[in-house]
Amino acid sequence: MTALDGIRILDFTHVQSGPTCTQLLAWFGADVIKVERPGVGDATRSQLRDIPDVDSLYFTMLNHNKRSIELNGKNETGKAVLERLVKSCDVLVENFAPGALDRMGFTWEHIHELNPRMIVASIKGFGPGPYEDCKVYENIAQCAGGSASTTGMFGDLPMVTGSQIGDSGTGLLLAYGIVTALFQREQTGLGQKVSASMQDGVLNLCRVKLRDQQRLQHGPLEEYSQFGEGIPFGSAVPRAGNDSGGGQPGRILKCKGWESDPDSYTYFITQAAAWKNVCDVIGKPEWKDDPDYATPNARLPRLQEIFATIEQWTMTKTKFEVMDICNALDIPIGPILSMEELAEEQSLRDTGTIVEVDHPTRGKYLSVGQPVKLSASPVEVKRSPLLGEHTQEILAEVLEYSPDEIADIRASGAVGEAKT
Ligand code: CAO
Repeated sequence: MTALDGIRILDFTHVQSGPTCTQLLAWFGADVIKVERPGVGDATRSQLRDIPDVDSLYFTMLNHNKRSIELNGKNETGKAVLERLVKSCDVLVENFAPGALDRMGFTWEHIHELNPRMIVASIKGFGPGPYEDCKVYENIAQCAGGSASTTGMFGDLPMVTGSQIGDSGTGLLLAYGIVTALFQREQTGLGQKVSASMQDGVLNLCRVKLRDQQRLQHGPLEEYSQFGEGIPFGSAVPRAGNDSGGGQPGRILKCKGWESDPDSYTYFITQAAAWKNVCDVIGKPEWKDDPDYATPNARLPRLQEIFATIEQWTMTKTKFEVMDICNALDIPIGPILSMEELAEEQSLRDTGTIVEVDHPTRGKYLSVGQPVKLSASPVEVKRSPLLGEHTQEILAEVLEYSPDEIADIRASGAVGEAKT
C-alpha cells in the first residue's frame, strides 16, 4: 500500500516543472497518466539526446512511474476522450503556456462542470500581473525571482545556479498544493484550482535575501565579505559570493590538490559555539582569548584575515580529511562533492536518493529517487514509459471503451498508431 493509492492524475505536463510534480505524486503511488501529442510526445524526449533514437535522460529522469497515452486534444474525438479522462481522474496537472488549456476548450468552468471533484493544478512562469502571459523557462524564473541578482561574486555578472529551483522547485511546491487540496476535498467533496508560479517559487526560496534587503535599511550587512573589505553597500542586496546566508560566517576554502582538482574545496563555517575548536585546529590558540577575535562581533571586520588563515590549514588537508577532523570537533563544514563523487556514493544508493533504473531501449542509467521518505509508503522507482506505451490499456481498462469504439478512435487520428 502506498500513500496515494487510488488517486488518478491526468498529467498534461511537459518539460521539467510539471513532470517533477507528477513524478513525486507517482512515487507515492498515484496512477499518473501522461497525455502526449501523437507521434511527438513531450519535447524533452528528443532533447539533449546522448543515444540516437532513445528517449533522453532529460525525459527518463522526470517521468518515472507514469503511463503514457498519445492523445490529440485538438481533434474532436480526442477532446471526447479527454473529457472521459477528466471524469475518471482526481487531478489534472498542466504547465502549458498561459491560455493553452483554455484554447483547447478545457477551461476551469468546463472541467468543473464535467467533474466537480477534480483538482486543476497549474504552473505558470508568473502569477497575475504584468508578465502573466509570458512563457518562462528555468533561468528566466531564476532571474525574475531574485536568485540571479543575489548569486555570483561581488562586482561580477548575476549568475544562475545549477539547482533547478524554478522548475523542479516549483514542481515540488505544486505537489504540496495538490496534496493539500486533496485533503480539503475530503471535507468539501469539491475540487479547486491550485496555482504556482515559478517567479513566486524562486522568490520564496530566496527569503534570506528579502530579509537582508530590509536589514540594509538599518545599516551595512556586517557578515558579508564586502563589509570587511570596507566596500560601501548600495540600496539593493549585493551578490555575496560564497558568504553564508545565515548568522554564522562561512566561506569556500581551498583544500589539498585544488590546483588540479576543480572540486578540491570545502565549505567552512566559523560557528560561534565551535570557535575555540577552530582556533585549536588551525594552530591559533591565542585567538581564543584575544578580544579582537574572541567574540562573533569582534571577528566580523576581520573575516577576510580569519578565513585566509583557516585556508592555510585546509590547504594542507584533503577535503575529506578536513571533514573528518572538523566533524569530530563539532565544527560544521562540508566538502564540495562533484556529480561524479555523488553518483558513486554508496550511502545515497542505499537510501534510494540515487537509483539505477533499467530501460528497454537505453539500458541502465542513474536517476534521482524520491528525496522525501515515508516510513509506510515505500517507493519503487520504475522506468519512464515509451511514447504511447499505455494508450491501448488506458482506452480499454481505464476509460472502458469497447474494441469497436477504440477502432473508431484510432481511425480518427486522435491517438496515433497502435503499438505492437
Ligand atoms: N494535443 C493537442 N495539442 C497539444 C497537446 C496535445 N496532447 N499538448 C500540447 N499541445 C499544444 C498546446 O495546446 C499548445 O497549443 P496552442 O499554442 O495552439 O494553444 C502547443 O501545443 C504548445 O504548448 P506550449 O505553448 O505550452 O509549448 P511551448 O513549447 O511553446 O512552450 C513553455 C513551453 C514551457 C515555455 C510553456 O509551456 C510555459 O511557459 N509553461 C509554463 C511555465 C513552465 O512550466 N515553464 C517550465 C518549463 S521547464 O523549463
